[in-house]
Amino acid sequence: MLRFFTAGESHGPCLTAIVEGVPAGVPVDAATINHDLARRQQGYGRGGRMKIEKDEVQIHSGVRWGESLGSPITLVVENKDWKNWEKRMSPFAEDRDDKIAVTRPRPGHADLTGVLKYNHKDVRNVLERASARETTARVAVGGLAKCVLRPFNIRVMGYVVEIGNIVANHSGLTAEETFARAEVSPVRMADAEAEKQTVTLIDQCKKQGDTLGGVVEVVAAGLPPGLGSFVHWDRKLDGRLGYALLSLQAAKGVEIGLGFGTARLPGSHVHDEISFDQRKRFVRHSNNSGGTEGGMSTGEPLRVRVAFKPLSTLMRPLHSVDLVTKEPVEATIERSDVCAIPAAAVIAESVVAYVVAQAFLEKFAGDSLVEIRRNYEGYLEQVHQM
Ligand code: EPS
Repeated sequence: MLRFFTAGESHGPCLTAIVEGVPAGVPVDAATINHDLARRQQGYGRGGRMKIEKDEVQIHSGVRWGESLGSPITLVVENKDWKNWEKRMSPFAEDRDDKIAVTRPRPGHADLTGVLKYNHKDVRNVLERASARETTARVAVGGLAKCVLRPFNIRVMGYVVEIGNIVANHSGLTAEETFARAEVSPVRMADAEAEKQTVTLIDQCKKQGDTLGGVVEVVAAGLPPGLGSFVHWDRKLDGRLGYALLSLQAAKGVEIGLGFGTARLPGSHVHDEISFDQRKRFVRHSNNSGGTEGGMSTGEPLRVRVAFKPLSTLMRPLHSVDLVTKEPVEATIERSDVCAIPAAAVIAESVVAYVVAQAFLEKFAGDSLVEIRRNYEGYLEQVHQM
């Protein structure tokens, strides 16, 4: 079973992930992980922090000479900003300074409920871990998941489909084309007109001290049919994607394929009809299901969308209450981004890569890549002979 933990505060020394269940013999290179870490840092609308950080992974265990050993893999990404926070985020009691406590919770962040739940007097004790900085660790894990999927030619591609009220028109483009164009767009969209409008909208929003949310799409191509299972609720691939993606900071909705749209159409316009082609394969006339039926991959591209709310740190702050005086105040202003949706596309992509890799390793279980490949090829043959 592929699983992982992450640890680390936004302004602590580093973010750490321990990944368990990567089989032996998988080619692992830091460059693949670093590429995604760099992509996560980009995007129009990011704030000052990204000028400080240059996220790079250190592999502290589980990999030798470019190949996984089968033992837990430890990934570490240093926070360069830590040197500015050593006292404020110090683990030592003698560095305590209650005067710097954050006491004006931001609506929309974990601030208020976090202090109530954990009995903290300082919102910083909550916001440091609730911060989306944690997604750095999840992107590093996603990079590792991609190393697992690469030998089987499974590609996972994330891009932005909507920011604020601007919707990118990606019709007529394949997922590969959309992805390739979005990769060179500052807002990760493959529509030049929408990109231009979005950049203007982000500028306006910044001037007004406001923030923007959006929708990202992730497509995973090259999946065999049968990842996940219909037999039990917690084995369903779509359910697992929903769980993992909704656990992302600021995520408010997930849809697969036509998603909410399926509820508004008759069945004859929703379900993907089946035929058997010249190459003796089952094929679908459409992919409204987004590549899952009955909690299993169908073999068609997996297509998932995630909606993210606007960031909750506003430079023109919302009404709040001071935790000490109980007086009405404006919420705390922490340095933040205006819009992080281009980064969210990379993060969602990483999460999908992880969930798919987990389901893949479950289906073709083995201790080494060689064993997994044997299981995978045997299964494909069995499907072909059906
Ligand atoms: C975040 C606040 C900002 C963002 C941060 C998420 O951090 P800081 O307070 O240091 O400026 O930049 O995102 C990242 C650091 C990141 O790597 O994505 C928050 O409060 O969630």
